[in-house]
Amino acid sequence: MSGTEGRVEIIGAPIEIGTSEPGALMGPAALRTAGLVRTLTELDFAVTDRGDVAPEGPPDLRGLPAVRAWTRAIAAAVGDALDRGALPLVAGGDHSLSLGSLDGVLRHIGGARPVFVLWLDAHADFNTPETSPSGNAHGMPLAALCGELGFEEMFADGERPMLDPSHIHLFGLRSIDPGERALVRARRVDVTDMRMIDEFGVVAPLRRILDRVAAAGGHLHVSFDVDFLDPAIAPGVGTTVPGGATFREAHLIMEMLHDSGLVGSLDVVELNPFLDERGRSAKVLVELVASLFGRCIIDRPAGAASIEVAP
Ligand code: Z70
Ligand code: MN
Ligand code: MN
Repeated sequence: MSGTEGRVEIIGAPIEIGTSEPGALMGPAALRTAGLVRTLTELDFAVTDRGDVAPEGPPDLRGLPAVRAWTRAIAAAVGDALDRGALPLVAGGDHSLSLGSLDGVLRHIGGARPVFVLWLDAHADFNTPETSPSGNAHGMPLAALCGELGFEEMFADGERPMLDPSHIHLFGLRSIDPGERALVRARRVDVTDMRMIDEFGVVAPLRRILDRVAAAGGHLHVSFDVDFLDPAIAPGVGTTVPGGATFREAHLIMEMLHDSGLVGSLDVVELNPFLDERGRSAKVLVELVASLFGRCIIDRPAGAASIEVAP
């Protein structure tokens, strides 16, 4: 992990106003039940569970004003964790929570280091209120963070560094809306879609991204949407899309991220325990988080990148 001295803060974000499918607000509880804190503790991290974030304002707040209240509260919690030198792990909650986590990261890192985003997701989440066919905020966080029109009221007051769209790496993409597709191209967002993963596997495309972040001395924010995974291994999500990442691809990605030492903040989003099967998806997510935080099958000799064949 990146400069966090083995400290992790878990921030629950039980938000579901960004989606039309109820149930994501139970996500943080399910991740805790599946052993998120215990698993990280067993990997020798000093883990603090900060509990669930609560937005300010009336409980019946809806729409963009409600998303804004959540964004402020999550950004503050993430900023506090980074201030304390810990890695913030935001457990969701629908994907609109990344407005808050990345806003917090961008404010904290400021102009000091470039912020890169690895968006593991079936979707691009780059809609604006104008391009979105559904109007759901969980399909819009990246466009909002990049300063696209329609989100002027979203963020806390004051100057905030915008997210650079060319620093976004969409990975696992297999569903995109027409207006969103045009915007992703126009803004030069980097895409590794499912076809590329089928052709080249996950290693070469991810290596390319990690090399870029390392060369720039960047902060890497990883945003993990459950629907990145194939629904066969993770059915507990509102928007399943067939043809997702396999169990083994996902673990390998997590292991490479760990070995890179570049990850400075993490979201785990869109888990919907109401749609899950006996906690399967929550358990898979906790196992994947374990791989990201260094769990491995057996230690490898330092620098071992290839198999040595005895003569
Ligand atoms: C669609 C929309 C979406 C996540 C579904 C779906 C967006 N593009 N995002 N699940 N995480 O409604 O904008
Ligand atoms: Mn998403
Ligand atoms: Mn998605």
